[in-house]
Amino acid sequence: TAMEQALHEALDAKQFRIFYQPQVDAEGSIDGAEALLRWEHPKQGMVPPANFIPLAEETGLILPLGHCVLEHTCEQLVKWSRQPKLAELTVAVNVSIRQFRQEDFADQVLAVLAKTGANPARLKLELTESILALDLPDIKSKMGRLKTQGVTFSLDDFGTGYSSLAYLKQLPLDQLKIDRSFVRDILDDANDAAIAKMIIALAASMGLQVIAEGVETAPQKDKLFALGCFNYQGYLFGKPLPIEQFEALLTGR
Ligand code: G
Ligand code: G
Ligand code: MN
Ligand code: NA
Repeated sequence: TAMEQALHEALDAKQFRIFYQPQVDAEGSIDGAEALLRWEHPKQGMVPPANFIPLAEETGLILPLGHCVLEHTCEQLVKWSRQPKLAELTVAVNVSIRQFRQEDFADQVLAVLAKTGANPARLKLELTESILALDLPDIKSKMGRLKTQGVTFSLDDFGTGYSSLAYLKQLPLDQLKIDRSFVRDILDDANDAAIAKMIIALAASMGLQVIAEGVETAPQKDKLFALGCFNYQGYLFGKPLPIEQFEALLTGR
């Protein structure tokens, strides 16, 4: 299709950009960022991922694209490691199920880490519950290989999929990410508040960190804090930013 062709050309023409959205701790200090793809279309301007990631997944273009994101973010980690105010940052990278399903996924990630010299402990991979459809021993072996090198894992959009808790507890995760659909109305909708509370309790009982996404207001943050969630991402703390602007937030320049 035309759109498919355009995506291929975009990759060749290096029209994809990585934006960085701050992740903050309970004090509001930025301790990391989520890397988010943007397509800088010559005519249409910034195209959001919702408009091209699904097709990239369907066509397999997500494989070279995802590899590119991994390389860029690891190179970024190395640059940050040399700067006092940036050296401790982690970067969270979204991994689609199609990427993760590749036989050599763990080797690819390890190769990028080795090639760039990035500290694996600064790399967090965001998986979605859809990976639970894969063979459990295979998931565990891929995650396990990366974990022994220090890579960490977050489960994105948590609560929107069909996680079996029996499966979940077998995965070597580090973090659950509360989906923004539960954060949006957390102050007014008792069901959403109950779900957030349940996810936070679940994370605590499994020894996992929990981060809330889509935090837009201080009262939402305060509510999450009261429920025991101490890590946040959302417009209240910062939008996804071009690299220069993200770094300026931290260096004060
Ligand atoms: O930036 P925005 O919130 O519009 O992103 C929408 C979705 O696109 C995110 O939830 C994320 O899952 C997906 N996305 C963004 N960047 C990447 C990426 O580099 N790889 C994959 N697989 N998905 C991404
Ligand atoms: O991986 P995921 O699809 O969850 O990526 C996060 C998405 O959420 C990105 O597309 C980002 O632009 C969006 N986002 C980040 N913070 C906020 C927020 O505070 N409010 C809303 N509505 N969307 C957000
Ligand atoms: Mn994500
Ligand atoms: Na998400």
